[in-house]
Amino acid sequence: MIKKILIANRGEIAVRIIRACKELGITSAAIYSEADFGSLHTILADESYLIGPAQSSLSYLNKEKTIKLAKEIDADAIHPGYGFLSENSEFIKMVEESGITFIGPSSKSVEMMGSKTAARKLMQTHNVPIVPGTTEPVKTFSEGLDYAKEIGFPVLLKASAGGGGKGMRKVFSENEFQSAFESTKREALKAFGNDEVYIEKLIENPKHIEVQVIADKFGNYRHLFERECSIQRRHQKIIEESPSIFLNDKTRKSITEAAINAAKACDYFNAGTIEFLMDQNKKFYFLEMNTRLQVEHPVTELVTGIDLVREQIMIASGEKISFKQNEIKQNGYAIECRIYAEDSTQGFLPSTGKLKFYREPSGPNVRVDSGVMNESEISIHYDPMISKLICWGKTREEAINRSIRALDEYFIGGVNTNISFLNFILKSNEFTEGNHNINLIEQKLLKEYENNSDKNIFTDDELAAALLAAHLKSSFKLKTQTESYSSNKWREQLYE
Ligand code: MV4
Repeated sequence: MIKKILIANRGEIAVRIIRACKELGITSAAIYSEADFGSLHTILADESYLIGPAQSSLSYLNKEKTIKLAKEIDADAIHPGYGFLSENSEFIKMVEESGITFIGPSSKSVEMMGSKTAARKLMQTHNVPIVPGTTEPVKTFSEGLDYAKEIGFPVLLKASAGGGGKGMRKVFSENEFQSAFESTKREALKAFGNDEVYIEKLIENPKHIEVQVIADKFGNYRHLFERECSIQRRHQKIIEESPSIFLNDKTRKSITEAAINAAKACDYFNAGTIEFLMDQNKKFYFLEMNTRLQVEHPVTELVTGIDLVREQIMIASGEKISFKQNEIKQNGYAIECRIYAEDSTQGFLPSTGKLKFYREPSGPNVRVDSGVMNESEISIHYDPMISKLICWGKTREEAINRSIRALDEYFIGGVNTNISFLNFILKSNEFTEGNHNINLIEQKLLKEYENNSDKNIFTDDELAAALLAAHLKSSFKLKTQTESYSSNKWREQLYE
């Protein structure tokens, strides 16, 4: 059994992993950069070690230092969280060779899914539907053009080494093809050091649906159903939920079967996610596999009752999965809102600073996963995500209303946040009806939000924080001390 885990990450996911360690009686060892001295994950962990300067490349991305530290402190496993080194097959190989247990898949599985063309080829031979297109990189533009004409425009050019939206270009007609092909190649070379490009048919206005899988080291595979992740902007997910109300029993059965096939195809073990696009006719296509724990894993946890991080640790320790597929049911609905430090009224510019009057929402069926506390610094060095608010409800409507309630309770001062934008999305007809696709924000809601002049009155976080401060410190006088008041009255008086 694993006795000590080095957590090669920071922020909310480091805190999440520390919690799982504590509940399993495992010693947790955090690492921190100079910028993260005193941060929440270093306080909650049993042990904390300085790994390097603020810059990620010198701290949380330093493979050698991370492994050296793990050996020095006698950690028997490393949990990489998400981002940073989590999908770096070279790092995973180094961990494997060091004799330390990697809490995640093998370096081989990660490598197999790293090349998008190789992954497509593998899926094709393992009963996983892929988007029509090439399974080999396209060598010349004329070869590509012939192929594009064959499958029909519009097509999407994608970098073989890409993923997560980087290195893609839409092509709508024959005459744009050559220049699009050449610039995609150039960009791919610059971004990934590899200029291989392939072609797919462009799926227009699809939904983004992914399936959570787990597998142990004995060839047992389970799926934990789907997550609907179509609410996104510039490849940054904003709201995720489970179940997807777009799926019926038949589609759910076939998409989860496809996901298990995908995991089997690369001899996967530990937790992983298979991403699909789904068109309006409920036809689905494999996009890519995320060979790590994902940001949005809590929605699956709330719906299935399974602790994914705990399962990851048990599987890495060499345990068999303890439940059968038919013992896992989807119970109710869960919605995750990602709280970002950004100014949604100023083109979503990142917002940095010290958190003031910070207070997280709570109450029945509300979960907040965060790595911050009051006075925490939101810096330019790392991801601007402050926290994740995950709400559960018996019905989808209940989960939505609870999310809105909890967002209203969230007090964040010191930085701008996207809380009012999240509220706006949750209240939109499109989201409520649930038939939205990946283009909803950019094609419709952003404009509506910008034209909505009321947006600052009730949701300005600075104001909310000032209200809380006033309330707490009683430094804010009501006109008459005996007057009963509503929260609106607080706001009105603050404006005077
Ligand atoms: C696509 C697509 C439409 N057609 N492929 C974006 C990230 C990468 N994982 C693949 N992506 C897409 N691939 C075809 N053939 C549309 C997207 C896409 C997208 C996919 C999932 C979630 C959000 C997205 C936002 C823009 C584009």
